[in-house]
Amino acid sequence: MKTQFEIPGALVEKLHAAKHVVVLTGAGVSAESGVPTFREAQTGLWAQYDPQELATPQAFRRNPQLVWEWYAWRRELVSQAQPNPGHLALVELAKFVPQLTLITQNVDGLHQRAGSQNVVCLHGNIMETKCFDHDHPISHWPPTEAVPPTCPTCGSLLRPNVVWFGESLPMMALNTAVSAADSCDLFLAIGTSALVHPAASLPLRAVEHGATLVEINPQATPLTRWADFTLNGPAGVVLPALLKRLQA
Ligand code: BV8
Repeated sequence: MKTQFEIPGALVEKLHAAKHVVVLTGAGVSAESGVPTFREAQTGLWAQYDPQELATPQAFRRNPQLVWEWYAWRRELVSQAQPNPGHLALVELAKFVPQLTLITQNVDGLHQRAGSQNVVCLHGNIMETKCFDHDHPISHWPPTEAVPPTCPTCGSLLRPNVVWFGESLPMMALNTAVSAADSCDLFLAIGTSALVHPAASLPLRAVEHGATLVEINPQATPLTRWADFTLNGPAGVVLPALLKRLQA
């Protein structure tokens, strides 16, 4: 993991002067909480599967039990995870700037558990469940041997309340994210490979509207060439260091 970074004074000044900061996070901000990122090799039983193949309605139709059990495994991982210093630093940042819009691609709910408010969840929440046919939100269902269980309302199969590849993002969340990207003066892209759309287009929209773009990621991504500032390090280390400089 590359960890050479220093916090440029010019960035601290930009943050002090910012009126509306947008943060877009990806799986990298949860890596230090022990939640595997979307692209690193999956472990154990799931090592043989490509998440991009499993996180689709086609995979669920083909093998609902396999997909349901993959999410059950990930739900277990997420329920054991704790917010890390990167999540907590973003809670502090919100207190520091006049307006902060936190947009996440993650489905682990860790920003909310860290204390961030009004998180814009582009891809849903793995801990929530709905039915496949009618999106009935189901928080509890009767004990059953069936895997997946079925909807108490309509009888269709239950599924996690996440956005699969090939499915549209929640309209409200996407509209909020797009208008924030179009109107912010500083955009932080943190822990995302910037490969999944339409989320990956948000930083570029911000740049097109004249915002300063900051990327926090140990690796380069397709965003790096557009970034005004690139901090090559783990979010759990870089973000607390950034907050420390801000509060100095
Ligand atoms: C849609 C929920 C209409 C499920 C997820 C335009 C161009 C190209 C393709 C498309 C396009 N428009 C639509 C598409 C198709 C598709 C897409 O984008 N495909 C890509 C992959 C080619 N998009 C869709 O289907 C979207 N729907 O647009 O609907 C439509 C439909 C079809 C066709 C056209 C239009 C729906 C996308 C949502 C998919 N659901 N999640 C689940 O989780 O099971 S996305 C999934 O990937 C996760 O949410 C994850 O967040 C996301 C993106 O990955 P990242 O978050 O970036 O994580 P990743 O692992 O990739 O990278 C981690 C990064 O962290 C790395 O850079 C690493 O270096 C860094 N890192 C590691 N450790 C740290 C760190 N950084 C900081 N600190 C650390 N410690």
